[in-house]
Amino acid sequence: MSNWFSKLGLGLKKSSTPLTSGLGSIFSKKKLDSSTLEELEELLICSDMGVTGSNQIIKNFSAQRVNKEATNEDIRQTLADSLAVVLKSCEKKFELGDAKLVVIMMVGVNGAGKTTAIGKLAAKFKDKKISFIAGDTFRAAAVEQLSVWGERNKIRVFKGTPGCDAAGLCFDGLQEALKQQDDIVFIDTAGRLQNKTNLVEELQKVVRVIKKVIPEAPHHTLLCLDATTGQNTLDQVKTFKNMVDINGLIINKLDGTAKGGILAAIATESPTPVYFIGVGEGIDDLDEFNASDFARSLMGLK
Ligand SMILES: Nc1nc2c(ncn2[C@@H]2O[C@H](COP(=O)(O)OP(=O)(O)OP(=O)(O)O)[C@@H](O)[C@H]2O)c(=O)[nH]1
Ligand SMILES: [Mg+2]
Repeated sequence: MSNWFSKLGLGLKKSSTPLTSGLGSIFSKKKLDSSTLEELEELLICSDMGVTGSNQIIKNFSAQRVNKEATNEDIRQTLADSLAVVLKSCEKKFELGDAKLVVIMMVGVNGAGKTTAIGKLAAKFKDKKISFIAGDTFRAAAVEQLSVWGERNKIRVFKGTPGCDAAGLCFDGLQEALKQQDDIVFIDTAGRLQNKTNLVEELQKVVRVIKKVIPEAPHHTLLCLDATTGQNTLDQVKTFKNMVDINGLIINKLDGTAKGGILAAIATESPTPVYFIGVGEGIDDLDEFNASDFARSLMGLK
């Protein structure tokens, strides 16, 4: 069993109780008839999987023809398989690409785990020359936090003065990265709610300025999501996609919650590759997303 799977399983156990205990009570009392399936669909919807997602899972599940002697465990497995089919569309390996300097920009709402994800992700590219740009110029502590990750990874951090223009800082930081012949540069950005117009405009300005230095950049714009947010997460995906070109997701804080159901809603209503999942605050707590393992974990299977 992989490291993250056990962490995920342990974490999910805590709040996966409504889903897993719900499953237990549905299947212990009744036969698998149409009213049971309806009850099951409601349970999935209540677990943030969305109407379309839940519908799809039930369809897959029904097609499996679970026999009458099936144990609770068999049913959970079939359900996990049915969910995994839906989630599979989000399973995609993160490829750095072959740009001379790969620019990775991290975006998301406040506290979604952007800065932490930069630190963890950078640690995966040990053979590359990397720098960080502290593009969150709103909070002084944000620069400090990124600097700590820089020290931990022995990575140079490009910083401005508190409150300076984020786009200007990114412009200078990219020039420096080119000069230093870095392979990868990570740009941290300020947390922004999707409905704050000035912050939306600022992010778009950052992207325009980045393109002035490197027209193809940012090569990756990764949206960080906090798995504990539940339903609102889907809104964030949709609105950030309208703001900038999101090409992948990082779902953080899956160690403390079972709110992973939202991934089924994302997979069906706004399909986006999930490159990584955050399963803790440590440097090694970022793992590739695997649809089957994730689905099994959510259904309370080991
Ligand atoms: N348990 C757990 N905590 C996490 C994870 N990722 C981030 N955190 C914690 O969540 C908090 C917020 O993370 P940050 O990386 O600062 O989030 P951010 O998006 O940069 O936040 P702002 O800069 O304020 O917008 C920190 O205390 C992190 O240690 C995770 O996968 N699991
Ligand atoms: Mg931050």
